[in-house]
Amino acid sequence: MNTTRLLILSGLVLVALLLAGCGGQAAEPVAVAPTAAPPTETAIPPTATPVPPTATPVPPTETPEPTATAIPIAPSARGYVTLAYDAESDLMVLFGGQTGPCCDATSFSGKTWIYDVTTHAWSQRQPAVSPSARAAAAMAYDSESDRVVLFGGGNQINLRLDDTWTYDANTDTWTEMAAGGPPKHLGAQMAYDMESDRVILFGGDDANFLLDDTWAYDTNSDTWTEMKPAMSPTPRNFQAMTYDAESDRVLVWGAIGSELEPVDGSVWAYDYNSNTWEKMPLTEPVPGPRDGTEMVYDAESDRAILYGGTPAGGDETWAYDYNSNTWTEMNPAVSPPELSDHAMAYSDAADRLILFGGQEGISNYNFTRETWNYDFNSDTWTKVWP
Ligand SMILES: [Ca+2]
Ligand SMILES: [Ca+2]
Ligand SMILES: [Ca+2]
Ligand SMILES: [Ca+2]
Repeated sequence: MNTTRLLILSGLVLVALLLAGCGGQAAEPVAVAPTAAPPTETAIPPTATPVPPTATPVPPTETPEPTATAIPIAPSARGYVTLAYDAESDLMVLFGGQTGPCCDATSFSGKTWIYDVTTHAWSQRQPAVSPSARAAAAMAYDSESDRVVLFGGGNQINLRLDDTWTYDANTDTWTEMAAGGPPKHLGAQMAYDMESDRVILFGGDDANFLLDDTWAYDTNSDTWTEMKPAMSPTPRNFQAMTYDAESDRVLVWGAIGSELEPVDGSVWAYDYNSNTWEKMPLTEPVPGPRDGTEMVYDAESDRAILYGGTPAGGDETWAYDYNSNTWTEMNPAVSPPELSDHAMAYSDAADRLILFGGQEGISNYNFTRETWNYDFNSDTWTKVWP
């Protein structure tokens, strides 16, 4: 190769390099293409990072679990429990009860619960002091004093109690009242005579004998008076008892008597004003003999509604009209289970009977925690919890 040709080649290379450096000519597109590709690849990762945040919306599809906590709470399953309707607060007040086999200390409750008749919601109260844990206490609501009155009952060592307490639902306060009232009673029943402003107590047992004593409590003066009427129903406990406001009579029916036989099927009616018990003539039909039943007065319909009991008739609903001394067996399409030793009370505001808990079937501590409402006008039981 000669030097002239070498110089020409060098000059061409130099021109080519200059042209490439300026980049203004389309003569060298080959060098541009490979360098343009990498930048577009690096642009993808930044746009990819927003994706993970949008992935978090997936867990919300598991929200059905939180709705489980929305199921309302309720007292645990129990029987021998007491319920009263506080008309001023429009609330049911529940206290105590037996939650398991006798006579384990853990089987007795000293808790206070309230039930909202409108929303069907249960909630537990937290009073600073309370009556001791117990079952089969007697309880009634004194509307004039706006206090729930509680008396007696039994505890885990099968000890009968004789203390009197009042509960103010507005302030969530239990107050122990004066001693010196009735002696120890288990399974006594109480009803409030609204016309006379007295809580009437009848029946129960003192661990040795069934009782037939009648007492009246005046919340205003914190005074118990033994009434000693000339005649009384035969001794019994866990009987059905309620106050017919229209007739101004406390009504008593049923239970087991001293010979461990069912008592006579007659209704007894007590008039505090004249301190007399009246034995109503026995007329058919009448509910068959049973113990541990409950009876509550429906003020709007002027009927005493009876439900449950053992060993038979546990799922029967009966209505008693004192004015005509007539029992009518109701025929609701559905009923609560066969129950005894449940709790019942009537809400004036809702015109509904409220039933809670009880023992299913024959006594074997098979307690329930269901809540039912009954409307006499339509003869309809409705399970409202759970
Ligand atoms: Ca009173
Ligand atoms: Ca009266
Ligand atoms: Ca009546
Ligand atoms: Ca009614």
